[in-house]
Amino acid sequence: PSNKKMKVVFVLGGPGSGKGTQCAKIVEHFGFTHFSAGDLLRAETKSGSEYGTMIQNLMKEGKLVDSSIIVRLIQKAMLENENDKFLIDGFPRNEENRIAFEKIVNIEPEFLLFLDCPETELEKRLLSRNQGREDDNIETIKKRFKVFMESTLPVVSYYEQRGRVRKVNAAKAPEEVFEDIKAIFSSFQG
Ligand code: UP5
Ligand code: MG
Repeated sequence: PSNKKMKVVFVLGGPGSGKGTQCAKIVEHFGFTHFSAGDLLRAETKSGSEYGTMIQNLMKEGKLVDSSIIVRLIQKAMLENENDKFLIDGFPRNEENRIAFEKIVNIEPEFLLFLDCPETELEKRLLSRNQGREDDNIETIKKRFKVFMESTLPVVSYYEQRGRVRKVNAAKAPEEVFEDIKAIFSSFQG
């Protein structure tokens, strides 16, 4: 397919850093289509997919689902959509994810939006979210944060070395965080 003209922005940050919250605002202001990798996986567990139980068990433990599964879900979502601008939230989570996306989807991200937020604030947000997510308990939150530090930060470093990271302080109020994000997307769109 016509992969070459699609534009992709990766959105990364610790668990509870506001990826979903900020992506909703970016969609509204800048016309992107938003895919949350976590949401795609949660939908897959509810669809009766053969991998559903395995995915659910991994997520309950804050562990990462195999690249082949998540990359396929993202690719399918992109191809089924008519838009050519995509925010991919919560992906790539490790170097293996990044390389698999590069190989299979074969699109370089325009940039990586990095939501920077300290662990104490992340914990506070997730423990008061109350949306019934099976991974929003203190034990799993700690595991999710550890995976973020050990596996996801190397992906941020990879793009940082290529001058492709746009970092914002995500510890502020949502509207203030979005002011910084707006400046980044405005200059990207020209
Ligand atoms: N909130 C948001 N912004 C705020 C602000 N500025 N000030 C105060 N409160 C703020 O926000 C979280 C909560 O904080 C909300 O209540 C919000 O109102 C409030 P949200 O926008 O939901 O943050 P987000 O970063 O999206 O948090 P989320 O919990 O979704 O992040 P995770 O990265 O933990 O979850 P995700 O869904 O991406 O992944 C879940 C699991 O899926 C992973 O642990 C893993 O097991 C699996 N997974 C993979 O295996 N592979 C993948 O590629 C992706 C996921
Ligand atoms: Mg989210």
